[in-house]
Amino acid sequence: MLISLGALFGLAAQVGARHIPSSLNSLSLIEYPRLDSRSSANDIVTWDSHSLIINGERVMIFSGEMHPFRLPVPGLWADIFQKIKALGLNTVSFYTHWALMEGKPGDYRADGIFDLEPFFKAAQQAGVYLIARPGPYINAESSGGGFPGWLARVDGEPRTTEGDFLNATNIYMSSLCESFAKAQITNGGPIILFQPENEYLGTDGEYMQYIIDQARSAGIVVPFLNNEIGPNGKNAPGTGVGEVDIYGHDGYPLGFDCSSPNTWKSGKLPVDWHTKHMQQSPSTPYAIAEFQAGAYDSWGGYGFDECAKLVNHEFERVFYKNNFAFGVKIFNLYMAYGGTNWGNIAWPGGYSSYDYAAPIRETRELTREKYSELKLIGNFAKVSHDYLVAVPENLTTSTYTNTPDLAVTCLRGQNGTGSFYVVRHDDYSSLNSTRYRLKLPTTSGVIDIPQIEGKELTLNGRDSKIHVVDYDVGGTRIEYSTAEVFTWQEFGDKKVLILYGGAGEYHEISLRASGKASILEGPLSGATLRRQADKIIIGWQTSERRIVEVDGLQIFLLDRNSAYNYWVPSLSTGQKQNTQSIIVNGGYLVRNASLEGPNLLISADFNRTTQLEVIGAPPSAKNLFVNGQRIRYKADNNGIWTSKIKYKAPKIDIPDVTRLKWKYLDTLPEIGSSYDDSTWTDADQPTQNQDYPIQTPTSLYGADYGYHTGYLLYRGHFNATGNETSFTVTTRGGNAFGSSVWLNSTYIGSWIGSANEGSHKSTYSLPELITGQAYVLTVVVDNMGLDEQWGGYSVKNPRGITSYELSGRKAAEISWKITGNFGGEDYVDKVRGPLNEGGLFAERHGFHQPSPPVKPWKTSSPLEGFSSAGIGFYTASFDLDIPVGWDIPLSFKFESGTGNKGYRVQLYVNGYQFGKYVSTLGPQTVYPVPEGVLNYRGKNWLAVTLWAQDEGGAKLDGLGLVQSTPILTGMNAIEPVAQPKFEPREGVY
Ligand code: IPT
Repeated sequence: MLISLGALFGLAAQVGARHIPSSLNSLSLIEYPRLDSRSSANDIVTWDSHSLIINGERVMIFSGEMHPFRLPVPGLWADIFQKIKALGLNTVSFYTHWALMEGKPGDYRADGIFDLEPFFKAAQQAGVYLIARPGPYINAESSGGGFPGWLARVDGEPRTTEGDFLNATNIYMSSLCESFAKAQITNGGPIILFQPENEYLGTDGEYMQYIIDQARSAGIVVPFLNNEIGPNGKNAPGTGVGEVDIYGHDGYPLGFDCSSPNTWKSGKLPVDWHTKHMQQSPSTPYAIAEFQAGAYDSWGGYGFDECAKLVNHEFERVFYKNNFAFGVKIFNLYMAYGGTNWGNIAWPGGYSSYDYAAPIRETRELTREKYSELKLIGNFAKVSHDYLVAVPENLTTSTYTNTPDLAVTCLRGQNGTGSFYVVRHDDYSSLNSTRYRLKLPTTSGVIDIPQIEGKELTLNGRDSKIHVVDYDVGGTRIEYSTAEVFTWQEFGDKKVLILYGGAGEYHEISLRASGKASILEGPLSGATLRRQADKIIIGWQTSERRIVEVDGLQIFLLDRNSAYNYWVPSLSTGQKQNTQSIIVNGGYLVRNASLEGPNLLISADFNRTTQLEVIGAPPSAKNLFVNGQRIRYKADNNGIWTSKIKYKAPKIDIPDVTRLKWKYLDTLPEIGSSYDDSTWTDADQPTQNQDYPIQTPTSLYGADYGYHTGYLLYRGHFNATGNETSFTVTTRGGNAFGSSVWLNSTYIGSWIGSANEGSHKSTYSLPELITGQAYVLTVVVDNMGLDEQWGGYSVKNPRGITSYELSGRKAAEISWKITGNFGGEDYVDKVRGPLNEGGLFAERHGFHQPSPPVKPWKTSSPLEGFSSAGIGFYTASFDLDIPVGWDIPLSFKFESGTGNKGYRVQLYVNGYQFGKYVSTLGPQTVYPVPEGVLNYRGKNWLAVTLWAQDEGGAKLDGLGLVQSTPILTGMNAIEPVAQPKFEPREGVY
């Protein structure tokens, strides 16, 4: 039972910045009722051993992952949903991030950019289902894996039933799950499945059960799906306490090392997943809850363009079709769209871009071939109903082909339904082109294919094909096709089937037909049409488009690259799979279509002048509108409408940001002789972190004082004896972090960071100190995000100073002050959330927000920089005037540093931190910022913090605002997000 949430922590009101967060322990556990999942399950989403059944419709869940918190512009969510739906996918899986929603214990916030209502609405409108994955642990290469930093003050191991950890999850989980509950399909919303926890690694069933009960108590009635790290059967139905309704597992077969992206190491293609499924969860649909759709990359890594080569269109062909060979029926791709680690949401292993080499780029552009390839696979899955009940058989290299170089899996049709043969190279990484023949059992006996004499099929290297047998196309039975199915649709008394093959390949189809076959379009040579008893056999060499008609069925024979241009928008809204659609041979993107009286409306995007063909326009349609504009078209004899969309890129005035009127402020006044830190937080507490006992007299862990994000600053006061010769300090900020030390205003030294060191001990020699004089050590530590919670890492891993020694002195003779972001857990900027700003002077004051008080500031640009170690703050404004109706992604680009000089940059755009750049590590130099954070028609404020970790100072070697190819778009106009301006902050220091 849920009891009053607000009362749980009994937190005292926090006053000013000096407040030290109180203990979060000592409450007794809430007992949630243990509801029997299945008995409470609704009858709208059900399942059997084959697939999910939604509102009576048997359906494959083909899903792409995106994280609303990684695209903080709610107006753009629809764009991503439409781009995922256009792939032929029907579902989006999403995480939410606890630390962003409960920055202060007990203070759950889901407003503005963190409000999920618009996310649910946009999904509903775009016609995609949702899989909700709230955690509380999510991993996701995000700070703490979603865990808030204040868990360091909670007794007990996170992700266990220990101590007060479970209590700490209650407010987030119950508040969030209540909002999910309202958005479930049972209430007319898009949510169809719910995932408790994430890749739960432990064995504590009670812990899983607690989360399940927590969600059920908040009203979740859709089935629970888990995502075990691999196919081991943990928490599968029948395993007892902590079991889910539908067992699922994850898989990242090529991993995350993008250093040699053309090498597919041997043995990485899964082979036994169906066998395991039959042992582990035979009564549930085979579910892969996350499957590799890209890769993350780390500081000092290779960049997402390299990862996109590793996990490219060929990877999709071979690995995704291999999953089809296992009979996957719930299939989620991680990520379909990665987004951005803005505002410190990255884990220390990753940089600002979370592009992920996904099918949809971080800039939302569709310029990767893997998007197009996925569209072919997605649309095939959508129309291949018999796949949903076909049963996988064993892989064989002998039964169905004439060469042992190929491995084939049959998905056997049941009671006369269609079968599917998944063909790949036995050595999955082979680069060979292999010639082959097929021997396929059909309902009219085993057929030797090709049947046309002298022909052979080809499987190119790193390709895989699904050959259909006894395939139903709206009542017409395709006996077999060696060319792959993109889609088929019925248009009144006509039908269209679209097949594709690799360039130059020979293909063959046989179908039952009474009439004669004729070529309506395309070359006669290279094609054979033959009647054989009650069948028509068509053989052809893939070349330019051919349209063959047989008994009212138009078969389009395409090469793969042409097929990439086809889209199948549904004419109705909603998620239902079997709907009336049209087929559009367009270009860059077709978002959706609808019929309003005599008007056929298409929403589409163009990156060049494009010939648009509409196939299957309903007879009642007379007029064509594209993005609201009436377009002239010609209808040919085959009923295809052809029109031309003119594209002329607008000339856009992008400011040269190096020439803006930059204003400069020294944002490390702390090293000035008159700096007063009396209102800073005293670092005089013992630690509340049970897992990491302190090695210092008092705790210097940020989390003990409520500081969990961005730069941390320390002031260590002592009176010199004159014996101090060196200062040794271990700072800890997570991989790639850096730190710098000053004694009064004298620069002592820096740790400039390394990609694999999360903690570093430095010994600095000190200048001669004057006996009896008061000194201050100022230490700045970069927090790269909190560690995730797995493999020995923990969100409780401290950030800040973990040990120090001032030679000749006792540690206790230094008294410390600490600050991070102003207010700590009582963060000021509720709009941009608890993690966005760090502890620099300018950040504490809010100068990174629009319209800071720059009048008295010096004029100087970050390209001039400064010539001693220190931290500078630069801000400037500029206007943009981007025409409506164009989607033009913009990015900031840093020139990589000259030499080895260490410096660290934070980039703020209208108050949102949209980039961390580390000159010595990279690899990221280009930082996309979405429309909506940038005001495309109006004023923008840019701010740069520049931390020179070198006595020679630092300057940017270059900074540019760069545009991508303008896209003429059918996307809705984007409302900018709230961008609160600078306002003086009370009590700020
Ligand atoms: C798995 C996580 O569930 C997901 O959150 C994300 O971290 C993903 O992989 C990698 O990008 S973790 C798995 C690789 C062990």
